[in-house]
Parts: sequence; C-alpha cells; structure tokens
Amino acid sequence: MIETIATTPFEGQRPGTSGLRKKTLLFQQKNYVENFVQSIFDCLEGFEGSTLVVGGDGRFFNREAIQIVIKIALANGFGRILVGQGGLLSTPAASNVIRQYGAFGGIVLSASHNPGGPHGDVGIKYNVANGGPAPEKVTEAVFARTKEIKQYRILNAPDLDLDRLQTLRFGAATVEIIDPVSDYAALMQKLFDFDRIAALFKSGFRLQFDAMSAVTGPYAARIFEEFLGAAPGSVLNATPLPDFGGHHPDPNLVHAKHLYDLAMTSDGPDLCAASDGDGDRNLIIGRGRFVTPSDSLALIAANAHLAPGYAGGIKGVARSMPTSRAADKVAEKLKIPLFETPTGWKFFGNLLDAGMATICGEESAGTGSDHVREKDGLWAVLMWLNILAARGESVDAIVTKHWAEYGRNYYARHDYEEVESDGANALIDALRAALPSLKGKQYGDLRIAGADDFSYHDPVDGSDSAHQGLRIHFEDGGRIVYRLSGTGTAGATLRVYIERFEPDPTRQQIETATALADLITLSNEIAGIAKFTGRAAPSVIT
Ligand code: VG1
Ligand code: CO
Repeated sequence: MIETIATTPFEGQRPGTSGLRKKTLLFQQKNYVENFVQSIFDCLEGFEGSTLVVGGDGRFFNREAIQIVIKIALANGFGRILVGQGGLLSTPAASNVIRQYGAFGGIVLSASHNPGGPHGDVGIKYNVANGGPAPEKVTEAVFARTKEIKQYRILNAPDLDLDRLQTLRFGAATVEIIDPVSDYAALMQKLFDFDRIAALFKSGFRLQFDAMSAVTGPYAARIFEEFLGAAPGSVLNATPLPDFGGHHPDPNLVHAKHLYDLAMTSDGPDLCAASDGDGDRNLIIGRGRFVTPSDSLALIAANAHLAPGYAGGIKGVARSMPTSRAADKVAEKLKIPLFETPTGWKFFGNLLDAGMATICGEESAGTGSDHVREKDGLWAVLMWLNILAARGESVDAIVTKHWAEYGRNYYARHDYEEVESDGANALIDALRAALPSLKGKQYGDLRIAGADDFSYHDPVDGSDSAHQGLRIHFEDGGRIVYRLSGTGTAGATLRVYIERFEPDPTRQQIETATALADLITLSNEIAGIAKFTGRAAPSVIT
C-alpha cells in the first residue's frame, strides 16, 4: 500500500562536491532520508515505469537507508529497481549498472573515504542516465526542493531481503537483487589484457591490495585472485564491514601507511594498492616508489594504448583544476586536448559523453575513463597491472623515465581539516580581494606571474561554474591553489595545493617537501593561514 506522509524540511540538505554527506546521527533522524530522496524524485520527470539502480558502500546505516530508497522509489512509480546484493555496489560498479541496463538513474549510498559508524558519516547521491553524478543544475534543484517539501510517498511494506539473489514483485514493478560484481568484472575483462596480467602473476609478480574492509573486497578478490591468479592473500581486508573494521577507508599515505612501509622494503611486493570506502579512489605504490595521483593520471594517459580497451589511442585528457599539470605535457605530446575542470567527477561527464575526453583524473586519488562515469579505483589498479605487464619494467623505472621525458611536477596537498568556518571563509574572501594586487610581487626568487579565481565554462552544455578555487601562478611555472572542501561534515577544510615543475632529470629525485619548501612557506604567508585558522601546520599532507 502506498502512503503519503506529511513532513517538514530539514536545513542544509545541499549536495556538495559528491552528493549529500552528513554525520550519521543527522541521517538517522526520522524523515531525513525520506525527504531527500523524495526531493530528488520531485525534480525528475518521465521516470514512470523505468529502471532505478540502488546500492552503497556497505557502511553503517547503508541497509536501513536502502530500504527507504526502494520503498519511496516504488511508491513514486519506478518500474524496475536493481539493487546490489547485500545493498552493496561500488560507486563505479553502480555507474556501470546504470549504463548497462539503460536505467533512468541511480541512488548511491556512500560517504566515500569518510569514516563510518554511529559517529562517522553517511552520504547519498543521485546519478543520472549516463551513470555519472547529477550535474549542478539537478543538485541545486534538489536542494531547492528540500527547502519546500511537505510530503513524501512511500510503500508500506516489510523490509525486503537484500541478501538473496532474486526478483521480488510489487504489483507491476520488480525489485531485482543482483550480483554486484559480475557485470563490473566482465567490463574489466573487455578493457584489459587479462591473459597478459595472469602471465605476469604466474611469473612471480606480487601484488598487495588493501580493500580496507570496504566495498572493493568482493570485487578485488574475484578479479585479482580468482580471475588473474594473484597469490591467495594478495587482497587484504576483503570483507566489507559496516564500521570498516574501525579504520578510515582513505587510501592515502596516512591511512594506508602500512602499504607504503611495505612497498619501501627491498623485498616488498612489486605493487601495493588500495581503494576507498566506495571503491572509486586508488592508491598506487610500486616497490620503492609512491606514484602521486597526478603523476598516475599522466602516466596512464601516456601508456593507455597498451591496454586493449584503449589500443586505438585516447581522444583527450581531463583533469580537475588543482590536479598537477603533469597530464598537460602528455596531452601536448599526443596532440590531444586537455580539459581543466572544477573539482568533482560530475564535471567530466559531459566531456566523456561528447567523446572529447577518454581519460580523467583528480589529485585526490581519482582516475578513470569513459568506461563508466565515475572514477574507478580497481580500474586504475588494473590499468597499472596491464602497463607493467606490457612494459616488463618496474613502477619505479616507468615513473623515472616518464619524468626524464616530460619533466617532473613536484606536488603536495596540505589540508587544514575541521577549522572554524568563519575563519576559513574570511581567509578565502581576503585572498580573493587581494588577487588583483598579487601580480608582479616578488618573494625571494619567486615572482607571481598572475592570480585568479577559477571559473569553468562547460564546452558541451555552455554552463558556467564560478569560484572554483583561487590560483596563484609563479613565473617559474610553480603554482599554489586554495579552495574549501565540499565534502566535509564538520567545520571547514581548507585545501592548499602546491606544485612546482622540474625539467632537469638530475633534480627530479628530491624529497617532495624539500623541493616545495619555498612555496610551502609562501602558501602560509600569502593567505595568512595561521592568522585566519589558528593552525601552524596542516592536519594531513598528501
Ligand atoms: C574531495 C576531492 C575531490 C573528489 C571528492 C569526492 O572533494 O577533493 O577531488 O572528487 O572529494 O571524492 P572536496 O570538495 O572535499 O575537496 V569521493 O571518493 O569522496 O566520492
Ligand atoms: Co570515494
């Protein structure tokens, strides 16, 4: 039976960089999920009888939220709902299912790499028919709707069994519980040379992949160990847990330091890798060599043709603005366009749909291609495995050669997490006001060539997105970028992205912190970070 329930709006249901992300306790309030999901459906047209994909990263409250989503979707007239078994679908797998089954869209329950549990975070986002995150036009309409909502429609029914593969019927509508891994694994088999990668493993190549007790476990176990024959135990923490085993499923050098330490030992694995809570991020560390996400994007762009799915070459490369410009050099050499977009995967969708870009990436451990419309952690690991198998060289050798050919972009991101929102906003306002006066300023050897507030004009749909980050360019090619995070759930997070280009191969093996020391000091001086935030040092450096 369908019920119409009266409700009142919640404050602050504005989707950020990647959907609505809030503290679990907020999400658990009565009607919180209901309001947001009904607001999404209220902003869509023409979905009567069509297909909706639903899945999530398996974190605490995932199952409860999915029950609500399914019941509201049925009450609103969707005809077919595809749900990952156990409520699981990695973000890239959800994107694939939407595309493969011609769904109207999908709802992904994920707070990505944020911690889970009663005191952690929960997230929810809507993806459109191309499989990608809804564009700003849609998310802003949803936000407007959340401020006016008065009622939602929901099916009054007992909870569905999400654990058995089956088709459930509700009148003319069906809910199908599907294997979350098989379609995705089949897609990977089409893109990469599995025989060659299997031969690499057979020859003794060692992989250590950490699924961080999050959603990629079942995918990684099936693909790496079952299909490709990686040694048993190559996949760590392969069972998704609601609290991620008490860990922080963020595949960076802080939360996956154990992998870094392992890779730096002389007899360590050939490749250490990890993914995040929802499976869209990746960490790549070869023996003795961490690959920054920005470098990984450039290296993948330069070597993608070695994988069967990209053998015909790539059409273009897109990177988010704060991502280092290492990929620009590759695009230049390949004579293909390079697009610079605002932070967040939703800005790549149009370029991929239009066939203008094939490979995309962000400095925040996100890499992907036109095979889906999300970034894809396991795809990145498979791409690296394919490149390593085809070239027969180590990660370190490939990276070092790449730098010698294209130059090295030393790169670091400094995050000042959970600072006072007022101070962070004041810093950005003051810096924005100072931008016009910065040009020509000299600091020691460094001279500012120009400074601006990044805005993006989408070449496909003509939309404009302003205030996407403050950029300071130096004459020697260095750059500092400032922006506030759009995914945090407490206070504000200031991100400072620091980059310097080094063409000389004899100076490409310096410690990053040393190579960037001058710019790091300047990043504080120019923006008054200590003054506005009260912080003498960043909380995380990646
Ligand atoms: C961060 C990253 C951004 C990424 C986003 C979602 O956003 O910087 O590059 O697209 O997270 O990633 P922000 O606004 O906090 O800087 V995920 O893996 O959370 O879906
Ligand atoms: Co993620």
